[in-house]
Amino acid sequence: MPELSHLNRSVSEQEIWNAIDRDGGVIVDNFMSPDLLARMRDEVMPLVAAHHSGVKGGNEFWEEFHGTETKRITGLADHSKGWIELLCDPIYKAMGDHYLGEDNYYLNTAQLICIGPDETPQMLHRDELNWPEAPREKGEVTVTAIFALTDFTEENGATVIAPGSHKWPGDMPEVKPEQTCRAVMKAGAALLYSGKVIHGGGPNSSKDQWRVGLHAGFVLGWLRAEENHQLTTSLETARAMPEHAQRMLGFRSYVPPAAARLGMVNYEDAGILMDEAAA
Ligand SMILES: O=C(O)CCC(=O)C(=O)O
Repeated sequence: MPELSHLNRSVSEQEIWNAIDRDGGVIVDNFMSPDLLARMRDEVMPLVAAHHSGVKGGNEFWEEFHGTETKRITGLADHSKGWIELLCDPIYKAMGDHYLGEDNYYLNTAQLICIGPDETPQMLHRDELNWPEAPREKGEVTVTAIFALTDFTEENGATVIAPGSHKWPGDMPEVKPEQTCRAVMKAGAALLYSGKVIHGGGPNSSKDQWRVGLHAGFVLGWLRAEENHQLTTSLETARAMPEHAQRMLGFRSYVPPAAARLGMVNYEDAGILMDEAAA
């Protein structure tokens, strides 16, 4: 049975990248401090309790991808200071810088994925296929972290992942069950993974446990993100954030390596809206 490595966050960044490059993903134990985990849980668990399972809208593919017994909650920046702190975590930022290029990316989505009792396995997928036209053969288009806000177990829906599948040819090769494992991890750990690795939410066979993960990834800055952060984050909240978090949420313009700015305001860097407030 293939496995993912567990590393502690005290290891060097290079050891983390080596594991991701080898297996397509790695679990970093104790990624979040107990204090940050407790604060984030206090901030987001009331949102989880109040939210509905499943997606509205009647699109069959989307209903299945989302999961009928799964709650998904976005727009966290206005609700969780802990999340903004985590967004600025140096190792998390280093993962974006390493795989996508320094300041060459922004936040794709920061989504609580809460898998409830009786949920069936999610369809396996590669995150990068959200952007099928992107130059995937040149490297990473997206990299993601799933932060465990509760323990992830085989019973309650730990992510299913196929180690090594980031190197398999074809858009979506067939995956045999024996080629997969589960990202079992303690609350506070993080699964860090390549946009090329095949994975999906796991089935929840428990009677009463909710598996709560924060699925938060980065995408190249010139691609459209899954989540529309600027519609759910108030200017007031954005202005109070560190500059890196503002950039990640699109409140600062993206400056491509060899071209003009994208995401401007009055043909200026969107950061004028942040900096004017500070002046
Ligand atoms: O929740 C999980 O474990 C994975 C979910 C996922 O990969 C997705 O919805 O894109």
